[in-house]
Amino acid sequence: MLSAAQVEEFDKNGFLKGGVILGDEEVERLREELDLVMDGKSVKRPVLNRNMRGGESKLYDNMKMSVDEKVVQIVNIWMASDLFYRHACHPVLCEEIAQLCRTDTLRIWHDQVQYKPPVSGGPTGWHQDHPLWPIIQPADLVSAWVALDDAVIENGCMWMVPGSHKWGNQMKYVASTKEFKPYHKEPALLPADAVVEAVPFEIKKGQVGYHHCLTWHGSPHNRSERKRRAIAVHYMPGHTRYEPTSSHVMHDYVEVRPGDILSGQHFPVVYSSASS
Ligand SMILES: O=C(O)CCC(=O)C(=O)O
Repeated sequence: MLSAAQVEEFDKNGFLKGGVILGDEEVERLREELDLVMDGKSVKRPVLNRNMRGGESKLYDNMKMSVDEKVVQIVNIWMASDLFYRHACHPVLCEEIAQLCRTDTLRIWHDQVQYKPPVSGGPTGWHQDHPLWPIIQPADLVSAWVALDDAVIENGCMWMVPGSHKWGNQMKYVASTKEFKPYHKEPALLPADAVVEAVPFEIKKGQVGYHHCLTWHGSPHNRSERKRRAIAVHYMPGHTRYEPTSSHVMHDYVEVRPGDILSGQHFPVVYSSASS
């Protein structure tokens, strides 16, 4: 349960560090399970298991990667692994996300592992999540990003731009310098008091970091000798609707009509305050 001060901090900045919610053994079991899925050895399969490298990925085209860089992206590992499904149902994550979303119901929109291997780990370019999810509305989802290794500056932790979740959809103007500093291509379009300045979001192994789906964020290279693994679960509040305007990898799994609440077996309810 988050305090009122924590909720206020999240509302102000668009991100918040939570507590350590996984012990060493739990992290170890998730790491083993991740290896199985990543190596294609699990019985069930995730929706995506790929290297998000330049050319293969249009998601982050404001940040090109060279061919020897690697960011393994797995989408919906919960469909391949009961352990990861249970992780998405973690009572602390769900209760705190429900607080931040002011909702009594949560569904999984989708989850996402991003693994940056030692030395060759590539960047994840500056972006906002919701503009990359053009089949759902409104833009008020919150994600729970749990580190499976200490995520620090040296191994490519995420960076966040405080307050940027209040600036609306700016995705087509969000850009990055060579030094991985974010900037806006048409700053006059931002609110007068907007300051585009990124801060590191270091998260300990087993700890959770929350971010709003409009917060500008990204993560640079991992040139260290350490792995950087993490599992993000992107949660939908009870009122999220299916409103397709473009394509998305989860589109094929939708069974409802435009305008309907996005429900169904691939978007399971993982929290309902009526049941707690
Ligand atoms: O893991 C990362 O570095 C980026 C993850 C991300 O963009 C997200 O969870 O929304």
